[in-house]
Amino acid sequence: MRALRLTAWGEPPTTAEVERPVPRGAEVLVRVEATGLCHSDLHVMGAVPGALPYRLPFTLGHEVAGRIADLGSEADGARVGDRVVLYGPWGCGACDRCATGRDNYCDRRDTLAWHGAGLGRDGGMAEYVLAPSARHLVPIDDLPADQAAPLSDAGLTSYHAVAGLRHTLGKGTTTAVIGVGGLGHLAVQTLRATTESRVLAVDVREDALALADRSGADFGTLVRADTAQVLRARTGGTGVDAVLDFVGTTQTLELAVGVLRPGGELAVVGSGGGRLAVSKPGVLPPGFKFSLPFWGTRPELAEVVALARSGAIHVETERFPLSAASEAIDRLRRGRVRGRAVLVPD
Ligand code: FEH
Ligand code: ZN
Ligand code: ZN
Repeated sequence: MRALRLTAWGEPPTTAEVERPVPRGAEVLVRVEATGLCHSDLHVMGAVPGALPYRLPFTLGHEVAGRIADLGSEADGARVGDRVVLYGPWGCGACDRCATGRDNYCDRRDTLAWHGAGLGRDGGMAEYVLAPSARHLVPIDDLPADQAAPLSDAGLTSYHAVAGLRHTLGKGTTTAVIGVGGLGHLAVQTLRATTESRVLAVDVREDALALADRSGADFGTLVRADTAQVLRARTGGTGVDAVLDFVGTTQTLELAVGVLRPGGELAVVGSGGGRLAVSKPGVLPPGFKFSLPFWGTRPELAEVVALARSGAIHVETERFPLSAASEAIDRLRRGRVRGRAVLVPD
């Protein structure tokens, strides 16, 4: 079968012909119908030797949906023919976190040579992918694959970040979403579907603000010198209750802190590498809370799929044939993908 493989650090991935995997024990073989392309794939491709614990070569793709094609002899809870989305974080499988579907916070994460499908283990930018067990699969029934695949990362990561703030997003609150791309637009929809908070969107691109509007944002603004004042004005001067930063640069972190009200909460999802000075006394609002949510849990993925199947969230996607992966990668790198890029085996 054809697969998009990372064979050398810092080099572009290459399409190779590899053996179709055979499921053994608890493993489940899935015929891939769609795989999302993520900024983390770009980080992996650009990693210098030793930066990641992964062993080369492996197939990329950690945002995968498809149909079960075969089962290992001890695979339970899965049926050939079922359509599924892969729960992407693969932990040790034995710690308390993994045992309760929280592989994203596996206690043994630092000892592993992988983080999941396409992240040190063979992923879904191929015709088939092997899941370690049925516990990593969530049924999607008739949800289209290009809608389902992005739920496993863009959807789940956004949902997990919103879930961590939901306690503070009741009636009369306001949330700012910085960065309305593949994750941000789903965060806007998730906020609308699961909280009572008003949503203010911030981006550098007009088309991203249009996407925010289609996703249900109450207001959108381009980044300007006075963005903090513009956002504060939308709250009657109090500031926002929460900020979701999907960019994570020093500029966006400082914008977030500049618009938060006392007791406000900042969740940083974007891997922009920004820095924020935390000191007391200092400039941070009293009661400021900060979090770095990562991916999400398996139970939450089932909740995200349910939201998508109910129509409450819809992923804006740009489809590319797997054979055009290099074009999709280049477009993503240049910030020229609207919503989420999805690769479809051709
Ligand atoms: C995956 C693995 C490592 C870093 C970041 C990611 C994200 O794409 C998961 O949402
Ligand atoms: Zn990702
Ligand atoms: Zn674990």
